[in-house]
Order: sequence, then structure tokens, then C-alpha cells
Amino acid sequence: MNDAIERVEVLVSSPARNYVTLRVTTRDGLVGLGDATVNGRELAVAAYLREHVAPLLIGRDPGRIEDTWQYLYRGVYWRRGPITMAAIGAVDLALWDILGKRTGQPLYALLGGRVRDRLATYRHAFGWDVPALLEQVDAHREAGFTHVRVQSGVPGLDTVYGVSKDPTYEPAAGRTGPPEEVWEPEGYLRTMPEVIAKVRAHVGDEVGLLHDAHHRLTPIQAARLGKALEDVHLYWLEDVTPAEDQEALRLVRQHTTTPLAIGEVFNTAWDCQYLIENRLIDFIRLAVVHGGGVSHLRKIFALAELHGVRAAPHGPSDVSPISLAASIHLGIATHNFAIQEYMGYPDLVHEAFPHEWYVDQGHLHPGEAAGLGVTLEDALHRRDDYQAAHLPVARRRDGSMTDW
Ligand code: EZ4
Ligand code: CO
Repeated sequence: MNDAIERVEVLVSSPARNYVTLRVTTRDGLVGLGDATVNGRELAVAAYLREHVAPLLIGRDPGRIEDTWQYLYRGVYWRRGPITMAAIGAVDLALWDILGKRTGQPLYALLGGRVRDRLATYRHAFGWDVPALLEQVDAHREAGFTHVRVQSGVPGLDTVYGVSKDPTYEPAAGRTGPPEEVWEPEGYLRTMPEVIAKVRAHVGDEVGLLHDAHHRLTPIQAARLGKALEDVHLYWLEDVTPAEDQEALRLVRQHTTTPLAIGEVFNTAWDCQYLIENRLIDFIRLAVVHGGGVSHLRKIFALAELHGVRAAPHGPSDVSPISLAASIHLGIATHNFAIQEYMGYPDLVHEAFPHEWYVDQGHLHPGEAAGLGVTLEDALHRRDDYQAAHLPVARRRDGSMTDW
């Protein structure tokens, strides 16, 4: 078979931050790229791909995308979980990329074509105090963005998720080990409604405001926060409770009309099924790479469509421009796709992954290149640049561990 998979390379690199990239080459020279980055656990996915997956791909027909997905998922007794699913996701993206190049079509065309002209997105704004936060909100508004995620400092806490002392925010900053943060909910629960009300008063009614509680609240605290935020009409409140306890969201929902979003730590349709079928959420948030790629995500989004839940994938800097490309193509072709998170990247990341997708007037566009429309600048993908970087951990004031 002249178009069989001939070469599978796993690239670990660090153009400004760590990424794992899969490069699949066919005998007739087509190249497909996939993202396999799991922030802080990069080498686990790299080893899974290199040792267990790559040998199985050699000689396979790259056009059998769904069959390869099923082979890597069902063909493995130890299935699911972030490492396995990111590895499958990377292969899936690379095969869609190859199919696009073989047919000369951008991915969105292969997925059924455009259902929208452009994709809404949101940026992150943060500040230790309200004036600093409003400065970032204004900057995003001036750049044309219609939706902004707002995170603020909390009196009494030295570190808060989503808020940085630098103008940029990179959660995986620990070089020698996980930084230790202190978390107490009471000050946060008092502060956030006041802060977000000030942001709402500042921006007016038309701007979509979002907030991420990052899995830290108990169900009743989350319900209290949702209620206290009703007057500011959030676009969504994200990850209010730890994602494993799905029944918790029923309690939250009984108390508030604030829209709920969750799912960035989910990996399969089965992680989402209960929340979607019971309509306990409004937005489902798996990243393309962490949810087994385009092939699996479109099934999750179809299930969501049946239940009035909209798609809004995770888009932090730790999801590479390859994953973001796939997400944008999916968003352009999926009716119930609501919005794409776009945290942005350091300049070097854009240089390391030259891409056809772009931002115009605060919206994302996939570009018209065949496949995913992303290439690699090889010189910026050096294994030696990789250095472990740890996400923080959090403790209560009494010293006990809590969710970061
Ligand atoms: O903490 O991607 O919505 N965005 C987020 C992110 C996550 C990081 C973890 O690697 O919650 O900032
Ligand atoms: Co989040």
C-alpha cells in the first residue's frame, strides 16, 4: 500500500512551554500532526505513544480513522484516562490531517462544511484588584473580543487560581516541584460577586463574562456563588465543584439559573453522559486532544446537541496550536458549538507551530489550508529544551490537601 503509515515520531519540546507532538508520515510523503500534551505529565503520554502506540501504526491505512480509533480504544483492555485518551487524540488528529491533505480539503469541509462564518472566542483577564482587572478587560475589548473570563485576587490569599503577578499567566510554573498554594473559600465567595458586579457595571450588558472556580467549592458553596452571581448574568460559571462528583451539579442547579460549564478534565463520552443526559450543565468543555480527538469529540457534541447542551472546548496555552486548529475546524462545522476558549500563546509558540488559523475582530477562523493547516518549525522543537514544569497543589490553612 503506497499510502500506508511509514513513520511515527513523538516530539517532546519546549518552545517557551512544554509540548508533545505526534508526526505521522505516509509512504507517499503526506505528513499529519497531532497534539499529545497533558500539562505536567508530558513524558507519560510521550512514552505511551512511543512504546505502545507507534509500533501498531506502522503499515496501517491512514484513511481508516474511525477503525484506528476503535483499535486503540477497544483494542486495549486498560482503557480511558487522560494519558491514553490524549495519545489516541494525537493519532486521530494526525490521521484527519492526512485525510485533509490527501483530499485537498480543510478539516471543517470533511466534517460537513461550515455552519457559521466565524467562531466566537473568549480571552482571560485577571487582576489582583479591580482596576488591574478592568485594564485587562478593556484591552481585550479594544482588540475586538466579545467575551472575557474574569479572575481576581482575594483579600487574605497570596495566590489565587488564574491570577498571576506577571502580565501573562502560565499555571505550570513550578520548576523544582509543584508550588504550594493556600485555598480558603470564604473570602473568595464574598469577593467574587462584588468584583464581577463591578466588571459588569464597567463593560455594560453586551459583553459575555465568564468565571472559572476551578473545581474548588463544595456543592452548597457553589450553589451560593451561582445565586450571588445571577444579577450579573454570567455567560457561564466554570468547574464549580470537583468534576468526579457529578450529582453535585444537580444540587447547584436546583438553586441557580447561572449557566454551568464543566469538562476540561474529562476524557470520554462516558465521563460526560450523565451530566448531558440529565441536563445538569449548559456547556461541555473537553479539549480535542484530551477527549480522544475529533472523532470522539464530535460524538460527545452530538449527544450534547440532543440535550440542549453546547460545546465550548478548553483552550489554554497547554493545548498546542495543533489542537486549537482542530477545535476551530470542529467549531466551524458543529451547530451546537458555542465558543472556543483562547488563552493565547507566547510568540515563540506561534513560531514553532506556524498555523493558518487566525483571529480577526475577536473571532477565530480556521483558514483554508488542507487538513489542520499547521506545520512545525523543526528548529524550535528540541528535546533538550524540555524541563519538567509542575502545576501547583493547594492546601487549606490547616495543612490538608484540597483541589487546586
Ligand atoms: O488550569 O490548562 O479554563 N482553563 C483552565 C486552565 C487549566 C490548565 C491546566 O493545565 O482551567 O487554566
Ligand atoms: Co478551566
